[in-house]
Amino acid sequence: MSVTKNGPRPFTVIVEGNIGSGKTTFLNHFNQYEDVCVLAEPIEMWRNCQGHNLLGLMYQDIKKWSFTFQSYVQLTMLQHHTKQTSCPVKLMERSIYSARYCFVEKMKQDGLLPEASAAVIEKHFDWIQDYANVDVDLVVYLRTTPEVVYDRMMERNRQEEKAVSLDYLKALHQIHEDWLYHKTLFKVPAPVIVLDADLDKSLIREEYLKCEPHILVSTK
Ligand code: DCP
Repeated sequence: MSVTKNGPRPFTVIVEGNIGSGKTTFLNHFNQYEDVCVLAEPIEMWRNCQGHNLLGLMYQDIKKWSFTFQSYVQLTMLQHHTKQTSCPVKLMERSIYSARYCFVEKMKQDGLLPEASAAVIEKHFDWIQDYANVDVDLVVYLRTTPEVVYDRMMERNRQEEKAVSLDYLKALHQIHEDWLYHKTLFKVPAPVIVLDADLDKSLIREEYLKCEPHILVSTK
């Protein structure tokens, strides 16, 4: 446990990467360790907010629903960041950081999130950073090429993602690259480990094993 402004916190790792980069598979690998609290992305909550599929609504009409969706993403991410656990390590799929720096930013750039709405999300984000315990210790960046994740996304055939284009994935890729690889876009919240996540499932385990010692630092 490390002590921060708001008391003890487990060694916290966030897993980032483009849509379809294999974040869920990566997290599943760490389910085998009882000292690791694995928090998968709350996509089912996004699909059912008191009966409303916010993810679906967002892709149906981004201009209309982007604020609603990203506000809820930010809340659910805050819940994960602050979730209590007795495990010495917490492993999270995504974070408030990628929500703000990648998705909100992209929507802003494209004029899909009105400036006033973006301002409200940013105010929440700044407040969260100042008053909540959302610090992280390590970022795992699952680095991919847009064409590879596009094929994966098409293959998994998630109903809501039918509207997602290769161009959108290319733009999201660039934002992840600038943020976590070139480190030129936004503040990086912790040291970054970069993995080659283009690799096929049969080979990716080697990549996972490479970063295990960096993740399991606080476990026995
Ligand atoms: N999404 C979004 N805004 C966010 C977070 C996610 O619009 N702040 C969308 C993009 C995807 C869906 O939610 O359509 C899930 O995206 P992720 O990349 O977070 O998760 P995946 O399921 O694609 O992860 P992976 O395939 O890497 O396991």
